Amino acid sequence: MTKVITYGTFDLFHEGHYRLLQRAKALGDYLIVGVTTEAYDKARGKLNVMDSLVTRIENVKKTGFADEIIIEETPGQKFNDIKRMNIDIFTVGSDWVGCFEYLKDYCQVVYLERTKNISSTMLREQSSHI
Ligand code: C2G
Repeated sequence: MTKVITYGTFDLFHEGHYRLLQRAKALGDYLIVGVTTEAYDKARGKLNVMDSLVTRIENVKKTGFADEIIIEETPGQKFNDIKRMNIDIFTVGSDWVGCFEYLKDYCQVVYLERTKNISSTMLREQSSHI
């Protein structure tokens, strides 16, 4: 069984997130999705997340692609999760190319093409103009 893991904030859930999860699931048999906490996002400079953790988890769950959802709350967690859960493939969007090379000693790292013309930042900006 090929185990795949991906992580994200998934704020204002949109088509780019959906397509990322769909392709992540297709890479293997079992998909684990890590959803970030507000505290972790603040610590990494994402200050304006709008949806609560519960809402963001619900939206990931609704896609039906995640076999398991975990919470990401610390910077070193990816590495530990991958070892602990015997992950075969770590995947993330192409906006992160080069950032996760350190995981290659433990699993395959796949960067999926980011969906163009849609982002949480864009949606947050639009909602602030209504
Ligand atoms: N994504 C995408 N296309 C978009 C927007 C996002 O493919 N138009 C992907 C991102 O590349 C990421 C996932 O959707 O793989 C979730 O995106 P975000 O919610 O913005 O999360 P991010 O900050 O990229 O967190 O520890 C967190 C992870 O490292 C990634």
